[in-house]
Formats: sequence, C-alpha cells, structure tokens
Amino acid sequence: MALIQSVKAIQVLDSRGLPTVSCKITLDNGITASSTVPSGASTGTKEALELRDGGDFYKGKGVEKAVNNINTLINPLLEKLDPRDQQLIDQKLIDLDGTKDKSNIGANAILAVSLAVSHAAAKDNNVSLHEHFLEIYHNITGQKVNPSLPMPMLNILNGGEHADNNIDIQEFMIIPKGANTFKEAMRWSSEIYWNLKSILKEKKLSTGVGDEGGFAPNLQSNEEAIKLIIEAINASNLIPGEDVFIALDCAASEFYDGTKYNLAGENKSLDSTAFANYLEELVDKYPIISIEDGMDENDNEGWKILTEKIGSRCQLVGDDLFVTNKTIFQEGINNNLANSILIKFNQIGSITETIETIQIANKHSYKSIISHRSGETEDTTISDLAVGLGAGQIKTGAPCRSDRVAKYNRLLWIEEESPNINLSQ
Ligand code: 2PG
Ligand code: MG
Repeated sequence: MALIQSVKAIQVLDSRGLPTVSCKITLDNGITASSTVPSGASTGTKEALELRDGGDFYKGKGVEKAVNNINTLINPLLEKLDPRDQQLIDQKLIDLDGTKDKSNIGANAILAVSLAVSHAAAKDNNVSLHEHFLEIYHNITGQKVNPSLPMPMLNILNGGEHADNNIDIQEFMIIPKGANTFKEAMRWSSEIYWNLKSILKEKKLSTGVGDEGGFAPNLQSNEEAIKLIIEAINASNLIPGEDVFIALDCAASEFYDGTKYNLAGENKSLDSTAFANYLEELVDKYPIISIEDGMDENDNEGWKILTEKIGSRCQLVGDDLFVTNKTIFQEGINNNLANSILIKFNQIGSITETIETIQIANKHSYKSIISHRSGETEDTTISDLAVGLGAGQIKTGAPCRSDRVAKYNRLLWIEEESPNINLSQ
C-alpha cells in the first residue's frame, strides 16, 4: 500500500492560452499521477475562488501563487498519507484553506491536488479511474450507484461569452438520445457537426469556432441557430425529436441586468415572465429537452415561473444557480427551483464536495450532468467521474478540438474496455 511521497505543481496553459494549475503526485513506490484544472468564462458569482496572481504577466491571469501554495504548503501536509483516503485528504485541504470560497489557498490549487490524489489511488489499486470513483462514492455516501456511459450533450453552435458573434444564448447542443452505444452517439454527432459546417458554408456564414469547438456564425436570432441544427440533423439522415434532441445553455446571468433579459442580437428586452414565455415557445416548436441557466442566478422568482411552466416536460439545469455547492443546491431544491444540476468540480473545489452534491441530487431525484469548463485541457477526469457515478449525462463541447474530444475519446475507450457498462438512455 503506497503512500504519498511528494506533491508538485507547475503552471501550464489551458485551451484559451491562459495559465492553469497542473499537479503531479508521486507515491513512495514510484507511481506518479497528474491532473490539470479547467477554468470557466461565464462563471457564477458564488463559485469557489480561482486564485490568480494579478500584475502584468499573463494579463494578471497567472497562477503562480496557487502553484506555490501546492509546493510549499500542501506538499508537506500530505506527505505519508494514503491516497485512498480521498475524504480525509480533501478535508485537510479545506481546513488548510479555512475560508468558505477557498480564496486563501485557491480552489484551483485544492482541486488540482484532489484530482491527482484520486488518479494516484486508482493507479496504485490497479483499477480504472471510473471504478475508483464508484468506490469513493460508496465510501463517502454509504450508497451504491450503477456505473453507466453518459449520454453526451455536444455544443455544436457557440454564442454568448464563448464566441465573438451576435448570438445571446451561449450553447446550442445536440443529444443523440436514440443511439444505442456511445460509439454510435459520437458518429452521429460528428456527422451532424460536419453537415452543419457544410450548411453554414453554403449560406456563406462563418465556420470559425468558439471556445468549446462549436461554430460561431452571426445569425438573425437564437431560433435561426436551432433551425440550422435541425437542418444538419436531417442532412445526416437522422430524425430530430426521435434520434437526436436539442439542449440549450442560455447562461442567462450574462444578459440579465437585474430586471430584464436583454437579447441584444434580437433587439428584445424581456422580463422574467416574458423570457420564460420565449423559452416555452421554443420548447413547443422544437425538440428541446434540456435548458440550462434559463434564468439569472439570483432571479428565484424567474426560476419558479420557468420551472412551473416547463419543468414537467423539459430538463431545467442549474449551473450558475447552484454552482455545485451543496448548501446553495439544497436551498434551491427547497424552493423547487429547476429539476437538474450541472456538476463542475472547480466550482466547489474538491472531489469529496462534488460527490456530496451529486448525492443530494440523487436523493431528491434531480438529474446530474457532469460538465467541462469553457477553458479546458487534456485532462479527462470528468469522463471517469460521469461513468463511475452513473451520472447519466455529460456535456463537454463539440466533437472538435482536442481539449473537448479528449473527454469523448476517453469514453470511447471505457466503452471498449467495459462491455458491462451501457450507455445511459
Ligand atoms: C457553462 C460552461 C461550460 P463556463 O456555462 O456551462 O459550458 O461555461 O465554463 O464558461 O462557465
Ligand atoms: Mg452553463
């Protein structure tokens, strides 16, 4: 049983070319395991703090402080600990930080270590990371879950904060729900993606991509984006609403001014009820089965209206609303807000806390969707997390760009190597 010998971090770059934390753990039997943390752009205000250096280098976005915290404070703290004790190690990191939002040591420092610990334990136990996560879930919650391959949600048209176009809704995703295997889901998605590219080209629209690999053309309206995607699904000989469905991430906090939802691209300024009506119309007209952050993170009244209106026939996902924080999430559940939660481990900062939040979702029959951030790296931990916890869904961008496809490719390997684990429907 190997123990932690050293924890070492350096600053590396993410998919946007901005610094992020990478961490390597060495066990006393020579096993090493690494991790790299993601970073968001349309962040919720209640997320755990990503420690940035300020100053001139990297436009203030350096993470040398977080890196130093790992090398000087966390390294001695974890020496000789058993990497299988994920909960104990995460608690030590949380206590070392001592703040609610991890602003002292930095959520990026803490998460990098927390992830690397899980990788090291899996390697030392000689099990796949997803098998290890299944076990951690059991250790932490006392409950068992069934592993499954997550249904992917692929963001093939980007707007909002992730692109320089005029589209206000941040993400237009496809869900290849009719696919029987993950492999088939990815083939369909890639074919739709490529057909969308041809359609955009034909219409003389831009085929440049946004931060998550989806196309980012200028369009007349959000509805036009949906129509183009429907066209691409049809062009792939697939049936919209039968084989493939649509999901949106409005990231509505980004265009809410405190009273109105301002759709600048459509010259519309709508109050909560009017914006809920706007979304309801889209759900009525198109095979949209999931809407994330359909209201601002502080607009509880708006969330109530939206949930009452379409919550029974549409997955309503809280991202900025819940920020993977179990306390905030529990309050939201008590108020009947949304019916699903987006899970991003860097919003809260450790594996243990992420799992606790998923446990609450399971208890209250809220769906969990494991998610990437718009700033990503080659790290594929979220793929294993989605499988091991049987979350059922993952969203990790377009079937394009290595930072996105790395996650899908990892899932293709898991499917190949685990014949007993099936695609969640
Ligand atoms: C989101 C995410 C990921 P960001 O809003 O769901 O798609 O974006 O990482 O910029 O918060
Ligand atoms: Mg979101």
